[in-house]
Amino acid sequence: MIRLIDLRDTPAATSAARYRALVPRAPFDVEAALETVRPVCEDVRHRGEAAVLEATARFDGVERDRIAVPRDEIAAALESLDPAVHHALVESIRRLRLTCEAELERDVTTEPAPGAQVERRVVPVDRVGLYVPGGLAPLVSSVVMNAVPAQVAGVGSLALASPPQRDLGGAVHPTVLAACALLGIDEVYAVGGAQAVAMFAYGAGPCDPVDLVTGPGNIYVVAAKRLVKGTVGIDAEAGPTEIAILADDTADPAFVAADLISQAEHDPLAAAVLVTESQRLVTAVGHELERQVPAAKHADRIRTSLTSEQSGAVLVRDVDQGLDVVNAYAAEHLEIQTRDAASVAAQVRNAGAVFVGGFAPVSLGDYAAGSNHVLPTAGCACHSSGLSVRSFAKTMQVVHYDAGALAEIGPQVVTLAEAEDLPSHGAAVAVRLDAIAGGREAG
Ligand code: HSO
Ligand code: ZN
Repeated sequence: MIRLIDLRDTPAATSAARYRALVPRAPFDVEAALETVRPVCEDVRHRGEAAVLEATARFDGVERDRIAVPRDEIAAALESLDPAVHHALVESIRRLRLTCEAELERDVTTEPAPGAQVERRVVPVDRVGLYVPGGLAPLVSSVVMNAVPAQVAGVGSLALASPPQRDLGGAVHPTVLAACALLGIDEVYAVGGAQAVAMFAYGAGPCDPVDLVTGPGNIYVVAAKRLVKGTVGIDAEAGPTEIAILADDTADPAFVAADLISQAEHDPLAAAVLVTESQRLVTAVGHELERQVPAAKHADRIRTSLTSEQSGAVLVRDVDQGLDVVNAYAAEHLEIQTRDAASVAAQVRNAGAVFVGGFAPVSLGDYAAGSNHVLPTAGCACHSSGLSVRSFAKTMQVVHYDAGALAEIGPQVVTLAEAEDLPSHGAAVAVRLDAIAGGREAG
């Protein structure tokens, strides 16, 4: 079902760029989508809530008279939540909270010289807009993955937007609302797509502008995030989901196939890539796909994803070449299903998240591992990280120098300012050096 990409004969010194060309991704043309979303965002910027409601009618086919979801509707959703889902969400939140708390960055103070301190202060972002997609699936787990690190980081004001569902009379999916209630989020907007991102960036009706927009979304959401970046911060431009699996002949073909299918289930554009030295595994996984795909509920989009150019079985000479391929590809999710998986995983440099061994499937991380599932796609794992408490905080340096400390370093500042032909910079120090020499202590 998936195509074979045989890289066994490629030279040992093959570059990362060459490997990326040999294992391509699906086309995801954000630039083209910019043209579509620009007028929508501009309209929201100028006309606020009325423009959001019009875009909602046009793109979601839903007529609403206001964008805010009433608080009693959020509370009621939790009341009627399936107890098993409630229980699972509570545990998912608990595990993620534990890792977020452990990863919180602390303030650090350094003393470069006596009387001189440079403090690095960690400050949470004031107000965040969380986007939760609703399209092909109501991603209730994304509520958890966005909100928990924001809350643990100390963000004071959290708003959430999710598309109104046409078949639910224009309401936000009740499981998404229930998760909001569970997390104490009471500012929710029934808004999706580019108009949601614009609402967060510029403000609209009851929604005040935010400082940072996070969360995954379709190509229009991504394009709108690119457009408003600078006005607000954004987490990342998330593209279609990806899974790469580095496996050898110790891997269970049924597990490997199930995991490839699990991420293909998201999107016809999702990428599922098996990288292995074992021809036998490729054949066995092929048989498993033939068996498992037809039985899947979303077999159509799974088959499209698996048979498209962005998916494939990559044959390599050995695990070392496999590591070169996966490090070049920089998958959103990378599973290691090899002998001695932990030491192979230790050599991974580029991946959104790594899942080690036969019993840590990506689906576990999607819901309840304690890790975050908002991860860099499209090779961005070479330079970026997944969502975490760090995404919701900034660091700010605070500089303290007393007169003695300035007197010690001051002449060197003057020297450097003159070297840059910026003597007034030097003068701002020199005026103090004179005062210190004259016996005056600075305040
Ligand atoms: N695998 C998706 C996240 C997700 N899966 C949500 C299920 N629900 C992107 O990391
Ligand atoms: Zn998933």
